[in-house]
Order: sequence, then C-alpha cells, then structure tokens
Amino acid sequence: MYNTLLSVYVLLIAIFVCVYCHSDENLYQAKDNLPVHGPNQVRYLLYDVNPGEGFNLRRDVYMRVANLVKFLNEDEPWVLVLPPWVRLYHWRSTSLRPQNKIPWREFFDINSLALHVPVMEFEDYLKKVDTPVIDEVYYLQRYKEGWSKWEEKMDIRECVDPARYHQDENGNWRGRFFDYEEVYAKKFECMSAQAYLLTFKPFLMKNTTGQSVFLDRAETMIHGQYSEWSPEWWTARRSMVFAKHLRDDADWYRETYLDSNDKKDKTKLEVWTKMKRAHGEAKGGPYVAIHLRRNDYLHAHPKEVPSYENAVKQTIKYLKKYKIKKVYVSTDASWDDYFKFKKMFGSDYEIFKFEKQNLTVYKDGHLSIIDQWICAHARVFIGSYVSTFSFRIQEEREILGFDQETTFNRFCGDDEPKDCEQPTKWDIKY
Ligand SMILES: Nc1nc2c(ncn2[C@@H]2O[C@H](COP(=O)(O)OP(=O)(O)O)[C@@H](O)[C@H]2O)c(=O)[nH]1
Ligand SMILES: [Mg+2]
Repeated sequence: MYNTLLSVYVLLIAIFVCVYCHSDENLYQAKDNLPVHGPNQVRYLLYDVNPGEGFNLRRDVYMRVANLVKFLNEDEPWVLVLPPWVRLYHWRSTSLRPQNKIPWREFFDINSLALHVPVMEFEDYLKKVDTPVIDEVYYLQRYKEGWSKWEEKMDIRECVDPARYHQDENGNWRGRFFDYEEVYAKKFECMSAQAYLLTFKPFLMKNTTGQSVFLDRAETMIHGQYSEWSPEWWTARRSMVFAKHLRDDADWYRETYLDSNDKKDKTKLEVWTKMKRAHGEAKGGPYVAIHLRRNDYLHAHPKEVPSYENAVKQTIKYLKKYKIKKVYVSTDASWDDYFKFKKMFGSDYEIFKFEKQNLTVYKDGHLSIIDQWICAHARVFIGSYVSTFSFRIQEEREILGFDQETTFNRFCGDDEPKDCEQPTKWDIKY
C-alpha cells in the first residue's frame, strides 16, 4: 500500500516537473474542435500528396486544403482530417522509432491549427467511424491531352497514370492510405483538374454525397487568389505553429549555445490570432543562421548551389556586416561534410549545429523543425535558392517581425554574380 502511494506520488512529481520544465506557458489549450452543427451532419475531408514531395511543400498543400475547409465551413460543417506522415524521400535516418504513421501533433500544435479550421488526427477519424472506411476517393490528375490555354476545369476521367488504387474481391478500393492496410474506400474515381482551391467547394458540396471524401494528389489544387499575397494564405500559415515540445527543445539550444532567448531577442510568441508585429520589432539572437541545402538539390539546381568555400565567404560577409561571431548551420549535408565546412571558418568564428541529444527521441521531421525554429530566431538568415525549407523559415521570420533585410537573403552559386537575385520579399498580410 505504502509502495503504491509512494510510486503514485513520485509519478505526480515527475508529471509536474515535466509540465513545468519549460518556463513559457502553453499557448494553446485543447478545445472541442468540431463545428457546432452537431456531429451527425459533419463531413470529413481527407487528403494526401504525391509521395515524392518533401516536408515543406506538404506544408503549403496543407494551407490550400485548410483554406478549402474554411470556405466549406461557411456553408456546411466539414472537418479536415490530418494525413499522418509517412517516411518521406528525405527521411532516411534509421532511428529506433519508425518514421511512419506519425500524427500531426508530433510536429505541429493541433490546437493552434484548430483556431483556423476544425481538424482531427487520422487515428481519431478511425475511432469516430468504427469501420476503417472512406466513402469517396478522387485521384486528382492532369488532362491526358494537355492544354493549350489555361482555364479552370475539372472532369471525372479515366486514370491517366497507372492506377494506385485497385478493387479487392469485395468491390472495395484499396490504396496506400498512409500505410494503414485496413483502410479502404467505397468509391474511387480519377479526376482531371486544373482548378483553384475555391472551385473544389461547389464540387464537394454538389457532386459528392459521402460523409467522408478523400482528395489524393491534393497538390494539384492551386491557391489561385488565395496565395502568398492574400491575408487568407497568411492566416492559414500563421496557424501552423510548431509543436511546443520542439519549440522548447530549440529554445533550450538557443539559450544554451547561442545566447539567445525571446526576451533579449524580442521574439516572444503570442497566440497567433492576437499577434501582429511590425517589421523590425524582432531583434533576433546574436548569430547568423544559414540554410545550406545539399543532396538532391545539388542536381536540381547546380548553378545556384555554392561550393562550401564560397558559402563560407558569403557567410563571413554577413558576420562582418552585422558584427557577429556565431553561425548556426542548418543543413542536410552529412556530418563529415559539416565538420569540413565548419573548419573552413577558421578560429575567428564559432560554428554550431543542433545535435541529437538522444538518438531515439528525434526523427528527421523533428530535426527539420528544430533547425527551422533556430534559423527563424537568428539576427540574420541566409537561405538556399528556391528551397521550400528556406521559404518556411522566411515566413516564420515575417510572423515574428524581423526587418526584411535580415530575412530574404540567399546564397549565390559560384558562377552567379556576387549580387545574384535575392528571394522575393513576401509581406505578411493580416
Ligand atoms: N534537419 C534538416 N533537414 C533538412 C535541411 N534541409 C533539408 N532537409 C531535409 O530535406 C528535406 C527537404 O525537402 P523539402 O522540405 O521539400 O525542402 P526543399 O526540397 O529544400 O524545397 C526536409 O524536409 C528535411 O527532411 C536542414 O537544413 N536541416
Ligand atoms: Mg523538396
């Protein structure tokens, strides 16, 4: 009896310590995310993206689907079911934890997403529907005949690419469904589409009747008028707050190694619905952060990738300009390459990169987010040409209120002019 009491007591203390191990309060509280119309009328929108797409383009596709769900909710109650993360092309590290069926809460703050639109994890959807079934699946595809002039259209068509779905002996449709083998669909169609996200609203409301509808290859759907220059895009973007446990780990690293914290750096996070910063309000920690994209990117953009020597030179220019001695390196290069790169800076500067503190804790997705968060808080950031990984960092800095001069910078390739074209300055819109 005494032992049981003691262990309960120890457990309570452990929970208490863990909850309060980081000083800043939890910004987002759980609430019932379902719309008020009553659970029976609610419809579910599910989606997936081309398997070859990386993490940060997927984040952009989320914004498209989230805004579609927002527009749907103006007329009907729909819930966005978050597609579990499966092992992506870049996610190759073999940690002890498998990189599939990862729920969104591991990466993002679900309660923050829910302040924009009603969302639900796929696991919760499966619990809700009892049978692991999705009523209708639409596989978005191009028009087989191509197009001569761009116009908006969508039509149910024969599948252009080899079918990724097949019918089983019971007439049910089987597909990948995030590696959940038990899941199947009742109806499946290929749909050729050239359309803005808003155009999917009438389609879903009038041409589908199932309680759950799944749009595969959702990257086909384009932002249209709700792209980067619209407040709608930025609202969806601002709701994509990283999960607290990852922000905490990155903040701990900033404080421990980079003399950086939100108080000194003027980067304190508020609930996004209440946060509105002017450019230049954020100061950032005393380090230059660089995103140095390697691997597949070397082949995709050979002209715009700097050699390591050149990247060092370019970084030092910024270090001198801003009178800074520390560099934070975010990269997908190997550790071997990183150590060589680090050496090239000589002894005048200190170079840092987040290290896994415990092999079993972080997956590649976690590490990307930690890197992005640390880069987002630097005094100055230098990104890689057209990398969506860099773009998401730049947006984070817009949200935090940095001077745009410190954000929209990129490395120039060795054969590009020294003043090569810099990234577009996307103004945050409220
Ligand atoms: N941790 C970490 N991972 C990176 C970095 N750069 C690229 N990656 C990995 O490579 C992927 C890059 O793919 P993506 O997100 O599509 O960005 P993009 O290809 O640069 O536009 C990321 O999702 C990461 O898994 C980096 O600086 N740090
Ligand atoms: Mg990519």
